[in-house]
Amino acid sequence: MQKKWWKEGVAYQIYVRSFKDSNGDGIGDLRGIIEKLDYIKSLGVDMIYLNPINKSPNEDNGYDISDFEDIMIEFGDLEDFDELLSGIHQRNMRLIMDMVINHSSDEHPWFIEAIKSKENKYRDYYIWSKGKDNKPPNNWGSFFGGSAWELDENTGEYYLHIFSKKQPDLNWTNKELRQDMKNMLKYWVGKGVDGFRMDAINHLAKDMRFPDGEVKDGALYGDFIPYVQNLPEVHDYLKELKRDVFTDSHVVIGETGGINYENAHVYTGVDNKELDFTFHFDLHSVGKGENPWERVDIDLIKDIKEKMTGWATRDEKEGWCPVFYSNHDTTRTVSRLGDDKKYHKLSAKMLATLQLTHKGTPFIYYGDEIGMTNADDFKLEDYRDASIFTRYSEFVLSGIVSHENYIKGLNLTSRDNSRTPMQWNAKENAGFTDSNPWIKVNSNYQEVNVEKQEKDCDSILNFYKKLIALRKEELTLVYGTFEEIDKENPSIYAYLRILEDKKILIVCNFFGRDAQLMLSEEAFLSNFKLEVCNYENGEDNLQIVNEKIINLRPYESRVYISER
Ligand code: TEU
Ligand code: CA
Repeated sequence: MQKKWWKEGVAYQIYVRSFKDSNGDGIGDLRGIIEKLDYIKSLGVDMIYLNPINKSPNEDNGYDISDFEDIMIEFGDLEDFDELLSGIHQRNMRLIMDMVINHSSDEHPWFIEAIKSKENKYRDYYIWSKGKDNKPPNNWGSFFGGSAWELDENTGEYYLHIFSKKQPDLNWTNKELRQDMKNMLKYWVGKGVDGFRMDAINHLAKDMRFPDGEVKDGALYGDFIPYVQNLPEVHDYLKELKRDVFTDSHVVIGETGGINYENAHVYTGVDNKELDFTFHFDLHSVGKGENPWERVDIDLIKDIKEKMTGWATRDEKEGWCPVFYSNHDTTRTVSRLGDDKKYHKLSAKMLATLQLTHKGTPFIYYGDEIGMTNADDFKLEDYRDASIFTRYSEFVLSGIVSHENYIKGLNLTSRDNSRTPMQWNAKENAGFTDSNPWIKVNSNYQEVNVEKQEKDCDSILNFYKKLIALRKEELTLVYGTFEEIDKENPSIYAYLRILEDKKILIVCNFFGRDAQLMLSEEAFLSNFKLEVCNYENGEDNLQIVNEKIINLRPYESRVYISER
């Protein structure tokens, strides 16, 4: 197995807008992160992945870039960036930046030029169509609701935007555009950035014949995804970027919706020279019902074990993978996959055990290390995600969904659940800002916060630190094989990690009920010593029936290491 820093390290994702406000405008910023670098280092993490920090009018919270080589005014300036990067490097950590190159903001100079005239040099940096009979060229919807086409009155043509209309898609068939993008990426490589998360990267190519999409059960628009996702030309662009911009010392991560462990190798295959690994969407909608306002029970085997084991047991030449539950596009981990009420601490610790002993680079989303939960009491006016309001008119104002159900659906599934301010302490606004936060702080911040948990040796925070330290000590958890045990067990996820003569056995009860595990011969407990348990007095009241069977208490997780 090829050894790499980005395989051995543990990553921490920061949604900059919500992490720490240093200048009292209610918005997180780079100087706020600089203030908290010692906290981040104290977790034991090795790399920081920042959501986009480039200049942006913030239609989509930074995923709409108006200057790819400058810093968003609310986050600070290039001097702050340089100070942050050197602070990260001085603490022997690395920086991964989020690059949004599928589209730009409609306030980017290229687009401002492009709409001046059809002959403008930058016109072909974007994707235009005359449409037909004064309508868009086809029935494509967008990820944010509404049509994927917007009419530019001035030139009488439509431009494509698979996200919001303020995020016009860039035309990657244009050689000059690709060259400008490569020069921009080289600018950040030149500043010493260690890695890149490439946003929505598998959308770079579109079917420019613009065929209509299938209209599914009463939808207002046609399914556009088959024509804008994972088209073959994406590989040409990724190979070009890898060849002309990145070196082997960089990690290049793709965000690729619609990709799973069976086909990710088309992007991450070691010989492809495209991406080192990809962020998938496998755990995004676990527990989401037919209707967003209904939760369904987790099917541990189908929803979790088959997928995570699938990613962990791919052949090495198919590429690497991350191990993550949540990010800025999902809901909070303990609310979606654990129990944020009765078993908040135990289930958060069980999920931490799984994430930090599984195969792949762990990405801890800010706040998950203290068990932050969904903001399930938000009202419509508390939400900030642009996509909510386009969809509100499409689904509620048109009478398809009631307002109450739409709000219940947001409480359960909105991305804003994962974008509430970091909860530093029990002071006003959880110590995130001393003015009005851009989005409401979760109402449980006095119980769930860093300051309280740093003082509590049994806290979720200290449990994460213990597991991160264990992962550093035990390279078996990085480069070891992955062998699942008792696959058909409906309640317990158990597996062995093996490297040379070292074996580590991990067992996690995923539910709030007792469960029993049958061990395979390789895992008989007589050969193991208990290393970690998420129950405080894990040691003395172990429910070992015998060396072949273990009873686990609700949400109980244990890590055993072989005696050698
Ligand atoms: O999300 C990408 C995204 O949402 C689509 O790729 C889609 O969900 C997926 O392909 C489904 O199959 C990224 C960012 O993470 C998100 O925050 C931004 O809103 C979006 O791109 C636009 O930049
Ligand atoms: Ca600020």
